[in-house]
Amino acid sequence: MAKDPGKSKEPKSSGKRSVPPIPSRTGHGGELHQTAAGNIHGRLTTNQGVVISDNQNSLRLGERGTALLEDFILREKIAHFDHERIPERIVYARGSAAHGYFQVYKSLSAITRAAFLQNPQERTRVFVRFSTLTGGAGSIDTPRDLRGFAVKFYTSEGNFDLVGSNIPVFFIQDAMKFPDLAHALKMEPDRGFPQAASAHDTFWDFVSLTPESMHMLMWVMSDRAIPRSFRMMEGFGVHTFRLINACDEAKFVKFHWRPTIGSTSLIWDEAVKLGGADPDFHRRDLWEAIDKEHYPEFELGLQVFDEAFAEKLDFDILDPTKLISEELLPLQMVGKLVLDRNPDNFFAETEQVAFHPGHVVPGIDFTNDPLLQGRLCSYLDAQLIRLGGPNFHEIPINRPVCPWRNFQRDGQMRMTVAPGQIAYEPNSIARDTPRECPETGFQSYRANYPVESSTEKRRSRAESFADHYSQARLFWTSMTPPEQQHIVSAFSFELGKVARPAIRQRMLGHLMTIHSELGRRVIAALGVEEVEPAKPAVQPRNDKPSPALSIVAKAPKTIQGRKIAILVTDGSDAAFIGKLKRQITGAGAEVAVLAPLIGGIRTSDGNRLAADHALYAGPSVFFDAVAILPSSEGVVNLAREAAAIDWLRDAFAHLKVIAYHTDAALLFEKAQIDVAADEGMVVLNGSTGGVGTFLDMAKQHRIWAREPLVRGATA
Ligand code: HDE
Repeated sequence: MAKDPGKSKEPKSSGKRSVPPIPSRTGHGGELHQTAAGNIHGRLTTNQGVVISDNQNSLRLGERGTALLEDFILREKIAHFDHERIPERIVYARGSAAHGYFQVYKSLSAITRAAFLQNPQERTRVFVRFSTLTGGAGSIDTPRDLRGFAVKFYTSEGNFDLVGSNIPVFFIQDAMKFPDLAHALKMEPDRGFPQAASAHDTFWDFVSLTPESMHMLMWVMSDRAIPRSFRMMEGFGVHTFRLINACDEAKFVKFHWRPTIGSTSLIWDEAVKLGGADPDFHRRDLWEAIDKEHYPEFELGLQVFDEAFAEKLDFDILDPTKLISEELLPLQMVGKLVLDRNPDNFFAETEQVAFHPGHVVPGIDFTNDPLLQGRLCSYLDAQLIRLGGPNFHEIPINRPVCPWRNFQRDGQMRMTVAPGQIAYEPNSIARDTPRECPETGFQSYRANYPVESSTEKRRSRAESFADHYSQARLFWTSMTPPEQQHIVSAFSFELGKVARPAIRQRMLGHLMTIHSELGRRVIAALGVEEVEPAKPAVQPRNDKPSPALSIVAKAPKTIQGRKIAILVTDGSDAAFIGKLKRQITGAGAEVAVLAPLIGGIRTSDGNRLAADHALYAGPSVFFDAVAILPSSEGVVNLAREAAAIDWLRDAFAHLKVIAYHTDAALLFEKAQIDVAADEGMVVLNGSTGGVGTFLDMAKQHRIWAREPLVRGATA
């Protein structure tokens, strides 16, 4: 008889129960509450708990005969598989998540009564999901797009969801326009492409007809929309929220997240190449960092202000297309978020997590921002369709950690067993049923802002929402020259993909109004006709630049959390490689050894050195800085390899700091790169340079002075 492939041995039973039954209030059925007990017993069972004797072969008539309908094991297994997918999120479908905790630095009782913001000794569990807005769940990690930054705080008073983004403003002012925005941005409905890209007619048609998008467009055409890592991007709550303290005093608040290792972005060409070389670049980066215990950290910053401050601003704090610059109102850093655990199961946690801006706790409340108000009605509905019914709060990742009890009953996939005769309130029959709590329960903040003089129903937009260009201009004037250049390149790329000239020209009119220099530079990069500036309802102001908007201007000099590659060949100097590796990791960065083949190399001392990547599978776009240490023999083969030449050329073109051993000279010659091109080229074995200089230079991340030599406006 043929041996059955993969037939596993039955595990020995310890004879003990691994999972104690959870006591049931009804006195029976406690075992209904067990989860994944089959895994713990070690025996494969059906979903009904029947132990499976053969998981390789279906039941059939005779050895080569027909399959039998009575094979309930096969049918259950395949039916479950057929139902494995749930509808993906219509927006923010592609996501990656992690568990962690949040802790305040000191009590915030003066401004909020939210329990999780009172005690600096207490850690509140969180689950954070990062995402892209546009692409489907199977799209790539590095398109030009905003990133979702959604945090679920499991507080002692219920779950609080801060469902934000890595950009502090949004495309539209009113929820009414959201489905149109999403339809215009996502793949075009007749052809089903482009996937995860805004560079197409319908998007630019919509936004060019929607001047309120101008400020957001500046952000999505900037490097903010191609972050280097989820660990290295800022986050924002976008809308103005309210904080309310125990004396029922309210303040307005804008929420910010700041990565402790600083924020930095990709170069567009890197983002494009990463899309092919590693579509999971951000997902993998987050997973690996946590796996290696380099826990991503973000500080929570608040901009807290009152109505008098709001009244003095040149814009409306209820308008989600506006930000309050940090120069005007600095952030107070109030606590830290640490991501220290990867999910156990992508579907159960990352996919099934259900965020909702309406999940707030006492001490946090909404404002009348019309986009926020629309979001409040949208997210619950989205979970009902996505997760299949009203009991999604019972899915482990969505469950509050505090007790919850009410008279909502039944529905698809109800998990809890609610005992007793009473399912209503008020009742006089059962004393221990839950009651409302006027003293401690959630109270919506009593006062409206602004106080409305009229209660007339209307569909209109306030005058205070009418200035669409001032903050777009502020963003442009606050950028450093390389960031401005990247914005010009991004507009040229995107508008260059627009097939209908009229849409392109209309958009260029807006750019001229935002700032004539921006408009002219994009027009020049596209080689098209000059256009008239768009006519704004409100003439844009010339605000003082805000350096806090630039990630280059405020980039910390650090290599914390970055990745550095060392390219080696057979015969490379063992002692030197060892020293370099130690110093890189000692400085808080990660190191990866790249060899011509994944089998590794034999170093100068005759020992084998394992490779983390083969050269052809580890393009330099994976790394933040590179060191090239071939032997004088090894470099000969390297210089014949297109993969090696591209590796070096890309590192150079992506403005990376490049350290080299003089034995690598031939490779530089073949790649036509001057070893002494700029200060970012560091010789490791010369009288100047050395490892210290390399690591010091690498803290700058990019050598911006090199950029004009390697890239024009459109590249
Ligand atoms: Fe969302 N948004 N959104 N949104 N949003 C969803 O909820 C929606 C908006 C944001 O990781 C959906 O469960 C409307 C702004 C993030 O699971 C959906 C409007 C911002 C996530 C939805 C907005 C966001 C979502 C899709 C305008 C930045 C992913 C499936 C009124 C602050 C959360 C789902 C996660 C998800 C609707 C505007 C952020 C359809 C109607 C502005 C980060 O309900």
